[in-house]
Amino acid sequence: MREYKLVVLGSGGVGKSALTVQFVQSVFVDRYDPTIEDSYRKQVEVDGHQCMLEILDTAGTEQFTAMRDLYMKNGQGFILVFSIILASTFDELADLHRQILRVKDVENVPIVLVGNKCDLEADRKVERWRGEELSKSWGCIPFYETSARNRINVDEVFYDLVRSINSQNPMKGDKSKKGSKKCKIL
Ligand SMILES: Nc1nc2c(ncn2[C@@H]2O[C@H](COP(=O)(O)OP(=O)(O)OP(=O)(O)O)[C@@H](O)[C@H]2O)c(=O)[nH]1
Ligand SMILES: [Mg+2]
Repeated sequence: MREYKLVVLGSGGVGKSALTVQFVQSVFVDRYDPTIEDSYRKQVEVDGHQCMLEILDTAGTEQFTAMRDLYMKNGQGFILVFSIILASTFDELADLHRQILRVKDVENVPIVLVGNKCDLEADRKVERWRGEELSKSWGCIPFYETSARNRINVDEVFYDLVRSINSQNPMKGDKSKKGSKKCKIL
């Protein structure tokens, strides 16, 4: 079975752990317990193929970020998460994106952009079009607004990242073209 090393990145408190735990265990973690580093394994079927996902849930808070270069080197796909209710978390993703490209040193890295906490529409500070623009400026990578609380678009984020990894490194007998990329608005 093919293995996929996925890394979840973004500022502290945006919901990286809540999204990961919702995906892996189908529960919503309400309390805020800052992560140092956690990893999860989950077997899923994506487009008819069994996949073993190894998901690294990282620390958003500054004091734990020394490990970043290492897990960026090892990661095959990245989920970049901001919170739609806190604009600074959106602005902070540009640096992370630059760092990923620098560490991986390749043109195309599988990345999915995520605006989490979309259930808190009344507190929204980042308009949807800003996420769409950013995903376009990063080469039309997938962009989703999610809610870990209400389980909105949670599976889609992880499945789309697997698809992006597959399209850059096709499996034998897979007809999908390497590197083909469409701009799709989700
Ligand atoms: N309303 C709402 N709250 C959320 C959502 N996702 C996460 N939260 C809450 O936001 C807080 C922070 O969530 P975490 O998942 O711990 O955030 P994190 O990004 O892992 O934070 P660090 O581990 O410090 O980097 C918690 O209280 C969560 O319950 C969501 O989609 N909607
Ligand atoms: Mg966390």
